[in-house]
Amino acid sequence: MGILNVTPDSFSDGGTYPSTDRALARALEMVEEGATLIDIGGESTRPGADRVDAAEQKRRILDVVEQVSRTVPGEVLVSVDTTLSEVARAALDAGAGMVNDVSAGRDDPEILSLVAERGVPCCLMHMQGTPKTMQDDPQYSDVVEEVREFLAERAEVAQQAGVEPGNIIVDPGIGFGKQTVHNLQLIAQLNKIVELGYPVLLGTSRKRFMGEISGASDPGQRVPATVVTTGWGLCAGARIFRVHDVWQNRQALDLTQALLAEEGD
Ligand code: HH2
Repeated sequence: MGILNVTPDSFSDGGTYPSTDRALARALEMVEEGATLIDIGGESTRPGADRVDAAEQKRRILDVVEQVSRTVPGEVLVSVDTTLSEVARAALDAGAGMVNDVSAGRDDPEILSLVAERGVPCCLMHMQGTPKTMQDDPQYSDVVEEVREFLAERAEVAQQAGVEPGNIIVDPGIGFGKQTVHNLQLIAQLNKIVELGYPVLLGTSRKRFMGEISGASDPGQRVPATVVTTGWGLCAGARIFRVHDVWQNRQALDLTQALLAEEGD
């Protein structure tokens, strides 16, 4: 899953695509590099970020969603990264085929009935708190167990709203209300999230905890750390990797897959 943030302020690629043409070119480049999903978002969820209302999110993304959906090959799915049903509905109408909701339906419960009605896949992500304050000393007694329980419960709520179990994707929400140790435990024990039985999406790309471990303060220098988590995640059973650097992560996946095929008993 290639990331396309059409925001002025995303932590790594904010302001990179000021025009629909530039955003479309990047989407096509990511497809060329091996992405089969393009995740388009108009609201940054970096720590401390302010909310962006539905009208502004739509203004930022709809042209891009429409152009990208119309231009990419049929097997590529456009996903809309939003927590608001109004934005998700407009994006699905413009050609998107998946919803990525970092609030897992808590921000705007109608998004779940929308996903049910349209029969599209939906990613439900764990977050403690809200982006504005989530990194103010987040605490857990057992982060893996708490995230696992949360995702099981939200998947249940989604099904009650009519979402087919086969359309549910879960995501531990790396960096969302978590200290470095929590992110590490979630990645290291990702198999416990995989055990829930839903496809798992892993979003580690260039995130801050990698800077804390490696000393790489510039997000663009965290690509080697990102590909390690991608290989590790595939071994643990994760199926979707949300990344800025597509060919590098594709290569990591191809190699890890080749190794897994030769693993033996
Ligand atoms: N991370 C970000 C945004 N959306 N969605 C899912 N499902 N999982 C994630 O880990 C995830 C996500 C944050 O990264 P990014 O989009 O690069 O930055 P920003 O929120 O600043 O736009």
